[in-house]
Amino acid sequence: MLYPIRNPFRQFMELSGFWDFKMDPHNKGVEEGWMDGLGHTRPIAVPASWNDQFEDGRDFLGPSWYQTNFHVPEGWKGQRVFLRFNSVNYLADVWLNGEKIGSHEGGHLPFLFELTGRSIKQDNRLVVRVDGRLASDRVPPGNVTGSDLDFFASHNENYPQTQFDFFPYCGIQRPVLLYAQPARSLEDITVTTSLAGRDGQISVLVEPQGSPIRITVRGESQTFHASGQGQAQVDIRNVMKWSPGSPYLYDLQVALMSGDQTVDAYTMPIGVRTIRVEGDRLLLNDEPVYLKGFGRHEDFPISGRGLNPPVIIKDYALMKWIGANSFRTTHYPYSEQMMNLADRLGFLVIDETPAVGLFFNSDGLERRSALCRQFTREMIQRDKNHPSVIAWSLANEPHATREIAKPFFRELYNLARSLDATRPITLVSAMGVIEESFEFLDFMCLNRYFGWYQESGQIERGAKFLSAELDLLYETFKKPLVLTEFGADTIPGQHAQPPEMFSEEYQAEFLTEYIRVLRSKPFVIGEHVWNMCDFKTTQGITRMGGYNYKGVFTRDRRPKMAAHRLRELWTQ
Ligand code: GCB
Repeated sequence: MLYPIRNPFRQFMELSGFWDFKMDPHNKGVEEGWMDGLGHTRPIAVPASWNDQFEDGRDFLGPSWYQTNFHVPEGWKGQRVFLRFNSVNYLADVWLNGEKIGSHEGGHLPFLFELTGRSIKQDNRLVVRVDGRLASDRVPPGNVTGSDLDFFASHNENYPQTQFDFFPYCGIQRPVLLYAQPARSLEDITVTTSLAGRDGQISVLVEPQGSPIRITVRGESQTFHASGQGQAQVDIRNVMKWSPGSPYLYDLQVALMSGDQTVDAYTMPIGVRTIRVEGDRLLLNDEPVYLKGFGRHEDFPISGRGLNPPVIIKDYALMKWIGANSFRTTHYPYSEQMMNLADRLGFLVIDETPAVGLFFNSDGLERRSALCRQFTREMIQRDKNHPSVIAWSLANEPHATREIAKPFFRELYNLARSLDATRPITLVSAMGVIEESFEFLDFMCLNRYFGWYQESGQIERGAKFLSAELDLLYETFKKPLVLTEFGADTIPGQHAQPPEMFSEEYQAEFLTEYIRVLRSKPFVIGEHVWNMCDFKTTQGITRMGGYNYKGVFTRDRRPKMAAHRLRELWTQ
């Protein structure tokens, strides 16, 4: 799915701004025909989560209705016209001029509808119903009751009742785009790159398959051309490799041809790099790389999980400042804007699906499984051309204690592998679970909190447990490992000497001790601190004020003591 661009063949407009909004607490909208026009609305900002925009919106998860109007420019006549939603959480039903044009399930991944051939008028009314309610057969799941409840004994006291630890923000959270492309056009492009010594190769595959194409690759001082039927390659001598230290991007243009005429063209920046696991190492461009960075959230006051470009820029600036080279898209794919900047600024990304809090018993299992397959497909389809993406994560902390979990992840692994043969695939295991899927995954990821949730208040003892478990896992699976989460809640301004839980000193010492252990194990290939910033979560007795305070920066991006400590450790 190509992101809309503007060039002589393609156009788009973004429908961001203030839309009309109406909550539907009694779920009467469909019956009462709200798709034909919403009455008694209030204004809402799009994109953004609705929860923090209104006094009565915070814990209301839907359904809610959105409405806006748009004109299709005259100049778009004869072109194919699409409507693209970059992310709606969770369920979207869409009507155009009263006609249902489709639905999509799942937040954080884009979907589109072709409008060509539909009754598009001068002035078009777009109505979207958004349902963000939590259910055990959704991914991620929530409101788990009945036979499944015992499974989550420690988790079911939070409100709203998620099976995951972040606020279930809902709404139209990323831009909605109206766009046009030629009647005969490029529908998809897949770029793969390889290296042979100092030289590189860029291969391009397009859809529709077999279409005649010409490709042009522009670097700073050289331009390369090639053509073919549905695919083409260029070889580059002395290639500029993409890496965090030098995130060099070539400019790729793909032209769709009809005889000598170009009938469509698409341009994208591409990085030439390879990534693979070999023995105990992660190799970027055939050289070992060590991941330093964070788990993070798309989270900010008022805009909630909505696209917030200044926060993206700020977060990258802070990650550079602190010496990070990497992050994981915890616990859902991030915005396309975030991913584009990872390419440009040189960050290594473990790209994760929204499969967090998965469980394998009882009701809804089939639906959850189908959704995991859908999200894996959609994520790889969306992000496959980013040099920054170095691995796919199939899930975070599945409760994988049941026998069916392993074959389930095997199938998901095979699916991901069939969609992308070039990147390692992993999943992130929870504390207390022996993740049997590590047997076939390319490297291991785990989240550990010894010295926090267990061995509370005892950093050294926690570090010993960590060390022993890392050794055991390595002995068992003989694969390299990233510690994808470790951290301690920390109230900014709270101090204690000797360090005590919740103090800035405790967090700084905790992270330092963990990093010491990690650096002593040759099979550890990365350390991701939980979390980059404090973030909003649900209410419950372990989450003061509805926040997770494990950030090394506050929610408004001010450093705690640990941020300075990490900077020392990561920039040495
Ligand atoms: C975890 C989860 C993460 C939580 C974190 C915590 O293991 O993956 O979503 O926020 O622990 O702080 O408890």
